[in-house]
Amino acid sequence: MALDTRISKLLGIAYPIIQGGMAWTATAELAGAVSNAGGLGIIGAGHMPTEVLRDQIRMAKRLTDKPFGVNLMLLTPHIDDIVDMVLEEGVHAVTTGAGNPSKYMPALMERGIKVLTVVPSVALAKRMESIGADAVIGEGMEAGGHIGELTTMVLTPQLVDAVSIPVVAAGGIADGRGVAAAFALGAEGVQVGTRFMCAEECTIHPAVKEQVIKAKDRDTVVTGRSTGHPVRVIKNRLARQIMELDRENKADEIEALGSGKLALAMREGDTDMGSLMAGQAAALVCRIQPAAEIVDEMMGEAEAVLHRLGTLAG
Ligand code: TUI
Repeated sequence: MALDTRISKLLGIAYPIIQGGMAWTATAELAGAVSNAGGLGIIGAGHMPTEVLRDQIRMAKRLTDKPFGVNLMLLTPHIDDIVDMVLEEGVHAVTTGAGNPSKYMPALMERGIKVLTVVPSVALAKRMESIGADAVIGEGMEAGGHIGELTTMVLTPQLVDAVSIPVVAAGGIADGRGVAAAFALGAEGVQVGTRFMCAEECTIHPAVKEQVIKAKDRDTVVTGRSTGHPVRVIKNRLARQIMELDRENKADEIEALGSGKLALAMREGDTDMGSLMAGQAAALVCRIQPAAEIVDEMMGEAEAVLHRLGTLAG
């Protein structure tokens, strides 16, 4: 069983696993390793300056001869420049997050770049299909970072019913059981973020990897609801301060306090006052492994689960 789907065919990859486009986390090193392992590696643009991202794309091209992509974080102020540069450099695919990418779709499609848009709702998925998206990534609120309101379990089958393009499930998937469950819901691929934070090739600070590994079932919280941009993080001092400001509806103070804190965690290893963006699935991550081992393990487990379920049903 190869779990060959419309997603693996669309992207020209061996396994339908897409790596999450995590800002300050998903660098060329990780993307190259995931692509070399047969998934789709993604460089997370986040708020990266355009020329830094260009260098990252060039580095990924040196690290792998397989398809890889870039995640466009649509809230970044210089997103127009980022898209122009991505069009110049050329990548196999982009994933988009944190907004509506309609404005950029014609140019990306014309350049032959596959576009997979993260959607938190059925309405946005239908709109994305109507303007030519190649696939939608339904991200449930189990995910880390900026999230929507619905769970993966409920969002995924509704997307599958609503659109004809392939659906990728995201949020809460960190092992082969999650992959099999996503397939049971009708998804044709998965996006995995948190588990890849603990890939050997992921260049985040080791102290953050340790926090992910240590995290248990109730250790993530959603902060910043009052800002309109809720963010799931591993609970720490910063999260507690933001939760307090949330209760007082002090959105401006949250924006000010949160500024620069993702880099503080991921690059400098400040696990106390840095933003530890990670999904609920952190509780399922228990060790640091090479990306290829993560991919192989997840796909092997998924095949075993699906086989066992087939036997049960048969
Ligand atoms: O984008 C993400 N996750 C992220 S982005 C990020 S950087 C950031 N930091 C602080 C505040 C905000 C962002 C950290 N994590 N995931 C994909 C995702 N996209 N989740 C939710 C959405 C989304 C939300 C609304 C996609 C589209 C959307 O559309 C609204 C509209 O305009 O229709």
